[in-house]
Amino acid sequence: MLDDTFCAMRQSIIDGAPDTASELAQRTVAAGIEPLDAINNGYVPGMQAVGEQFAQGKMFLPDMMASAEAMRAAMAVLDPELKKLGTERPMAGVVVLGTTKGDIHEIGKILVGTLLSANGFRVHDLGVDVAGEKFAAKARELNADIVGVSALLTTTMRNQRSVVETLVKAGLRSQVKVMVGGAPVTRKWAEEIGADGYAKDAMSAVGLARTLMEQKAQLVTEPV
Ligand code: HCB
Repeated sequence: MLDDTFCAMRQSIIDGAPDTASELAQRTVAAGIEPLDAINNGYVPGMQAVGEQFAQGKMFLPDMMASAEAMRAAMAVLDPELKKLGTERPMAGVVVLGTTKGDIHEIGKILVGTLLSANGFRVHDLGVDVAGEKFAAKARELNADIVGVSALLTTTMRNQRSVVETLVKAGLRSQVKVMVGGAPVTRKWAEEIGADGYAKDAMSAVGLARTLMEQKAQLVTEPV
């Protein structure tokens, strides 16, 4: 039964059908199904299928845009449900989030932001196509603990490196942890560019953010 619902969710993304995606999400909420289960088992697999079909030339840009629209419609329903959890928790840390320069993919980053908020982090989302300087300026303004940088294209991954470099130049690197993610990003890449961590999905990003906060706290309390 649940499998059928997840299948229908996946299909609503492939079909680029926002109304169906939204209706299924509303039914999920009404039935008391965990929003994160719906996202991970229904909608995200839909997005993955779309990416595969696009790569094989079976889907085109307008189809991918329609799928993104359907994903947004589902998230509009599930987002508030996920965020509700965060209001009851103590503040876990301040995160500045954005998709790197030249890149307009935002769905994964928004999901990361939602789950961080749901877990008590105060999140400032800079949006998409964000230059390193903007990350640094906002991190300074908010005295951020973590900067999270998303990249979905192999061509824009290198801009994650420039964010790290810009934070170094701005003299902020010692106080701000950097976590990176996005479909083409790997742990190895994160290490190569001097980021503090890589998360493969939004739930891992929450775990990583907690670990990074612990590391920061240790730095503060370590005897000299
Ligand atoms: Co886009 N696109 N796209 N796209 N797109 C990809 C990314 C391809 C892989 C599709 C393919 O070819 N198989 C491909 C990239 C190939 C490559 O670089 N190797 C691609 C391409 C080529 C392009 C264009 C160049 C197409 C064109 O114009 N010819 C163009 C680029 C535009 C640009 O950015 N300058 C383009 C455009 C689009 C849109 C606009 C149609 C649309 C985005 C809409 C939007 O976001 N508002 C789009 C979409 C939807 C996709 C796919 C299908 C889905 C992406 C997505 O939302 N995934 C994607 C295929 C794929 O990724 N498999 C395809 C679902 C989310 C939940 O996963 O990986 O983004 P996620 O995020 C995860 C995870 O990575 C991690 O947590 C998230 C949540 O679990 N995470 C972080 C992400 N960021 C993190 C940051 C952290 O700090 C920590 C963890």
